[in-house]
Amino acid sequence: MGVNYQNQQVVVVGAGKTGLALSDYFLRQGAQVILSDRRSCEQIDAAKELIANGVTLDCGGHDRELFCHADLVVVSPGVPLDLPAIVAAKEAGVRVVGEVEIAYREISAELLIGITGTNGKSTTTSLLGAIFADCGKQTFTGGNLGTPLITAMSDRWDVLTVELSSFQLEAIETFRPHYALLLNLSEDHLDRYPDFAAYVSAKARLFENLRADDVVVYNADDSAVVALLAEVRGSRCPFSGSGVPAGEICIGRDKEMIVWRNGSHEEHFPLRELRLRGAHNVENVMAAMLPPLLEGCPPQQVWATVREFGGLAHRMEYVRELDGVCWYNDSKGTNVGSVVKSLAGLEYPVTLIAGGKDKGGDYGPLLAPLRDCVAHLILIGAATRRMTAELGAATHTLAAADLDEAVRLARALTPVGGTVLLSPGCSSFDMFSGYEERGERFKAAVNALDEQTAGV
Ligand code: UMA
Ligand code: ADP
Repeated sequence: MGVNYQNQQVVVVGAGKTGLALSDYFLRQGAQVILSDRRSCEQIDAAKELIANGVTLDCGGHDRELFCHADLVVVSPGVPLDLPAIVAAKEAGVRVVGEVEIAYREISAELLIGITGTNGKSTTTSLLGAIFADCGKQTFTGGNLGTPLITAMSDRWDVLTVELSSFQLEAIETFRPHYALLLNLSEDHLDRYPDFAAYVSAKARLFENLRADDVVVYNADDSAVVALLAEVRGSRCPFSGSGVPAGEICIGRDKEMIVWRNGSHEEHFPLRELRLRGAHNVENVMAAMLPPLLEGCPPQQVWATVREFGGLAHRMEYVRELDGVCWYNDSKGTNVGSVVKSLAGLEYPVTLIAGGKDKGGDYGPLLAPLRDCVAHLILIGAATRRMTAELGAATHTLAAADLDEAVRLARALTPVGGTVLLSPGCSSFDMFSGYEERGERFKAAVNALDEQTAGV
């Protein structure tokens, strides 16, 4: 490895977290860096220091000529690969790759673990990282989770636990993890992909460079996952939450234990000890336990970390109880599959606040849970009209002008003993900078509500 970028002309596309980290990396490697973003130069405030250090800005669009004359184009995950300047660069013979591939070529960790799936990636990645760290390993935990992999270059690590999105996987070449985890597959990002098959193909790239001695950890209960893995190399390590002992690690028949089969010996871990709630989180737990167990971390030490893990902000995060109503922030519930899972743990009457930027998927799987446990559906954002048309018949549905109004409406409508849940089923980019801002704004609005002042 150790690629030489000295004096190479590198175009970095996208001036978000990834692009800024990439530009910094290439500068240090002695490359001539052009940072290209569709936003205007004034909007790219965070690049000031990089510019002072020699990065050139291509702003307000993507200059095709610059792309075509570069030695290398490196793309941020949020930038679609069918961008005209990228297509032109490829046609001109310029190599176009993503940040994960660039980072991979420089990595020298003992163990590289890649985690993907439609839902549960961040929870599983964080837990996996925490387990290895508690087992005394120098552990990097990042990727799509929020810290670009390229930032891992500045230190030495025993273990890299890397969350990978379909966007990141689309732009790899040789990336090859020792463990590849696939949690589940359901519709997402259909505003970027023409159909579900194209989205699944992007996810499948995680497995394309695996060798026979690499390990595939996967959800044995998910038929789309099982189908995708049919042709994949690597030894199989299934997990199963269905109570059928199909997995290397699974829920026991009594539904009270996680059971790990270690050769002829079995280890049992009591589910009641978990702080994480919900059947979906048990799947995440099982997936996260397998690599450290197989790598020889002591089972009781692994369990000690798992047991204490309280989950991440914005994922079914308890906000407060007010006048007998519990409020939860699930701002990271950005697709239909995740909202279904979050509702599965709740009972009637729920007031669900949903909506945002439509991702083009099918809202149909929400109809049954809406009928079963949602008394009021309050919609915000650009998807309001489509969601009202497709879901409005399932329960009492109304629109709010913004998140603050949605919170006021929820306060007025939800009876004692009820639950208010923000789980949008959409991305946030029509109204917020990301799911974190949406979740923080929700929590602030909820925490600002006074006791006994319900009323719209
Ligand atoms: N941009 C262009 N041209 C375009 C599109 C975007 O110039 O055609 C620019 C935007 O103006 C902006 C920049 O690209 O300045 C943003 O780049 P980005 O969207 O790749 O965002 P980053 O800040 O680099 O964050 C990315 C991931 N974002 C996306 O995949 C959309 C982050 O995942 C990730 O945490 C971060 O890299 C570090 O790896 C976020 C996400 O929403 C959380 N991921 C999706 C998900 O989880 O569902 C996949
Ligand atoms: P991701 O990083 O894949 O978006 P997160 O761990 O951030 O996943 O969880 C996001 C949301 O997805 C959660 O709020 C929850 O509603 C849902 N979720 C989490 N784990 C799972 C799972 N294993 N299966 C289905 N849905 C899940």
